[in-house]
Amino acid sequence: MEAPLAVRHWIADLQTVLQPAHVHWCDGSDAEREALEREAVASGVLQPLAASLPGCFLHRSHPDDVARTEHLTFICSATKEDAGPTNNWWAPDEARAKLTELFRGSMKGRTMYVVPFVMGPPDSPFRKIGVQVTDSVYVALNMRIMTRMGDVAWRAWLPDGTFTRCLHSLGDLSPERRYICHFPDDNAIWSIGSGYGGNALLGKKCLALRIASVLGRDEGWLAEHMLILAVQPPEGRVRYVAAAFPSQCGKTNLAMVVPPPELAAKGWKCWTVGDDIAWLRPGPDGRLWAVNPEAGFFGVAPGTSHKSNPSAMDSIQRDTIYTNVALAPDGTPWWEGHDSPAPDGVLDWRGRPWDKSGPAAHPNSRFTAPARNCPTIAPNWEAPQGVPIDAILFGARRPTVMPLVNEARDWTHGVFLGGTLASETTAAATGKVGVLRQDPMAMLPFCGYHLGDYLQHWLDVGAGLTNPPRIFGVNWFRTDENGKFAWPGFGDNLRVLAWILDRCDGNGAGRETPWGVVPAEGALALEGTNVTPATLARLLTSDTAEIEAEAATRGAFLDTLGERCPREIKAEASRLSVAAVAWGKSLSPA
Ligand code: SAT
Ligand code: MN
Repeated sequence: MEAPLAVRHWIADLQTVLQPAHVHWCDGSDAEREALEREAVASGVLQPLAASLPGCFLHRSHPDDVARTEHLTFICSATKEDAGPTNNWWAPDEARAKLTELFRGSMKGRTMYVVPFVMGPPDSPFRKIGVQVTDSVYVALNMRIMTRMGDVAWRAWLPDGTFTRCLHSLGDLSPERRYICHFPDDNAIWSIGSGYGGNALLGKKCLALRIASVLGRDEGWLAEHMLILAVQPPEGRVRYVAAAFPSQCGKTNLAMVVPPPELAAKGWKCWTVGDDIAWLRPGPDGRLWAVNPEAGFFGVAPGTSHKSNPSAMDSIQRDTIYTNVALAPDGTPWWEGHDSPAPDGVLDWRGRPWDKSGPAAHPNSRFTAPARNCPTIAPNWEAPQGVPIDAILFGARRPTVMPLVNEARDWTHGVFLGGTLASETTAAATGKVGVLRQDPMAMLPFCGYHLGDYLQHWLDVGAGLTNPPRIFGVNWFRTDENGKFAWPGFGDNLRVLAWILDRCDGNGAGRETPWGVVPAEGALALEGTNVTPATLARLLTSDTAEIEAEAATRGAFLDTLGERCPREIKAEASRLSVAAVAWGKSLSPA
């Protein structure tokens, strides 16, 4: 099928700048996939894995190109104020001039792949179309897994002809000449110098979050860094939960949660709708409806095992691209936290015999797997209208302070809790790991406009919902006095979800705290775990001085957003510190 004229003109213009040796228009067929894989193997970009893993390949990236580079990521809106204080801003004309210099001739001697793609089910009224130009066959093959790629995009072309122009080149892969630029006013993304997931698969963070957040602001919806999970309580109807966590805080694991034996025996069931991104829209029924714009999982390999995430393990046995994992002599991938211990003779992520001086797999090593491989994929995961959300969760990595679970008083309180979320940094982005930073709605690196306006937009969307989801905070990462995780996590997180869904039904006993309502004693089922009621009580409480300090930090963060931060949200920070003092008094003996 032929591309629309606007695309053909754009590609012709690009050819003169990029000067590729060949142009390949991707059609998305199986024959094409096989040809691209052969080409990638011949050039050493991919290495086939063991025959027991059909259609699976290993890719080793440049060792300096292993994670998102937030300091090299720019929002090139008309004014700096539009990008806000949390984004790097670059004047669009200057960015274009600088990047045009780098793009000029960058594809000499290389093939330019034209990758048309749809974000969202192709028959969804909420779909968005992108066309990515890239000189990386690895990127083209990953886009084929992560999006609906190929001729399907021409068939799903939007009636008004809008599409995101996504321009990508590996350049020379030097971090000195690496830029990931977003032009929200032109619906365009220019990325050069990196082949890494979030920097190079432009449908994902760049389009489905940064550009889409701006489209959502203008069109009345939300583009969020959230998994979508379907949960069916025994004899109950299927409920849907959307949950925001920063990268590497267990989104994929929660999206694929398996009920622990005691809950499975009672009849609890769970299905996966999405593991990373949700597009949320108010429906005609006054509820919030969620679509997963992606078609695959770009999951963190380390820590993934049959114990931690059996569905993910089942999903990655075929048609999967592994990036920067270690390689066993039998041609199977390996990583820290794998089911089996490190095999003898394992090669590390750089392809050298592993000397054990560091991890064998890179801490941000990944698998790219089609969503349809997932044994727990929900039968309606591609429903054009999406699924109606009952509860929104905000979670983070907090060894102290934040309770295992807390229910926001109302939408505004929930927007405050999510909008001032703080979490410890992880290996998903370059920089120091384990540093606490404010990561509003887990969107700090992904919101394409001023965060103050973004919080206001959340309030506006909430105001339009007659039946809004309830909002909760969760924290699976509280530690005990020995620094060990005090909550078992993984499947047992469903116990917390059970209480959350009870609350959504107006049940579930709770008690008031400054963070909102937490489960009352005995309201959270612990049979089958080794968590004692005393441990649970500790997980559900916070020291008043710590809450006051947290309120101050959250308030100070909101101050950095300046005038555009909604007053109602700022008021919540003061309210929290007053509540902490009052609570402290009520707890201390008279
Ligand atoms: O940014 S990526 O999509 O590469 C991974 C992540 O941080 O979620
Ligand atoms: Mn993510």
